[in-house]
Amino acid sequence: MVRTVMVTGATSGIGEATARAFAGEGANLIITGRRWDRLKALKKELEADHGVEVLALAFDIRDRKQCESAVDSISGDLATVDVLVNNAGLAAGLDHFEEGEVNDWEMMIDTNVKGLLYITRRIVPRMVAAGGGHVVNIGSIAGTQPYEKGAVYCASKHAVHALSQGMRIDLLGKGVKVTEIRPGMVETEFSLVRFHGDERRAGGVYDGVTPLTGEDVAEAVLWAIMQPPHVNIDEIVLTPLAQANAYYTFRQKEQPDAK
Ligand code: NDP
Ligand code: 8X3
Repeated sequence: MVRTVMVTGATSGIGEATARAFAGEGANLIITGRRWDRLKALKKELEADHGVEVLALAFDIRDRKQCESAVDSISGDLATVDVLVNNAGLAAGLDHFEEGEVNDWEMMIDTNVKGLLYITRRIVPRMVAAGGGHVVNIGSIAGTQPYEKGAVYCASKHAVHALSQGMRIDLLGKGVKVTEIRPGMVETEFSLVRFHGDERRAGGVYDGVTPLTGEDVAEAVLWAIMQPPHVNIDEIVLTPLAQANAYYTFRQKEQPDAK
């Protein structure tokens, strides 16, 4: 039975939807992100609606010391984390390599790769000591399909893909499951963040497409977790019907007015 779930990046999008989905199943939660106001509001809502215990931890996942002291502060009934959903992440910028912003590159690598490592390194020993647990890494179709202008984001998600496979090997025989979820286009704050707050550019990403929602991805996470003890779901790749892969997307054109 899943008692405690830690979701990184629960202040919006996939992470927020995943926290809600697990609360709906009666799991206690540890939710993280930098935006304290959002964490506080989500904690209040989930505790009131589902009667679960929610610990909100506001910190920057790029900072190793903050990650370590946040995890070390988890005690009592929540200390044994049954499920860790490594979701916090972002894309910053969309540029040809020779024009890429080094600050953007550092932000993506520090968040998507190093942040995931800092948290997982601190949580997994607790799972091993408890004789079991489940790590779910939110990767991306970009983790196997590098696309134009996305070299560093794609590299960071390739790292998540490699880490998921490596963790699965090293955790063999220790009762800890590892699942990688690789979504295609999901409408969240992702594009707004990628385009540094440019709403017009962000909205254009989803023109003529019905994208996935955070809830769609949360459903996949939940399904992977709900399998019997002897079953490990290694990977789930999910895309909108309109997206074949990172390179081919079918966009409905606006119909001209008949009148
Ligand atoms: P959102 O921007 O909606 O959510 C990102 C979450 O990550 C927020 O909760 C944010 O919290 C957190 N986060 C980002 N940077 C940091 C940081 N430095 N410290 C702590 N938390 C941080 O995007 P999504 O929900 O779409 O993204 C979630 C994951 O899904 C990411 O790993 C992304 O790469 C992946 N993904 C997204 C896809 C998409 O099309 N949207 C497709 C495939 C994968 P806060 O800002 O409060 O710190
Ligand atoms: C985020 C989605 O389309 O940039 O991983 O690969 S995409």
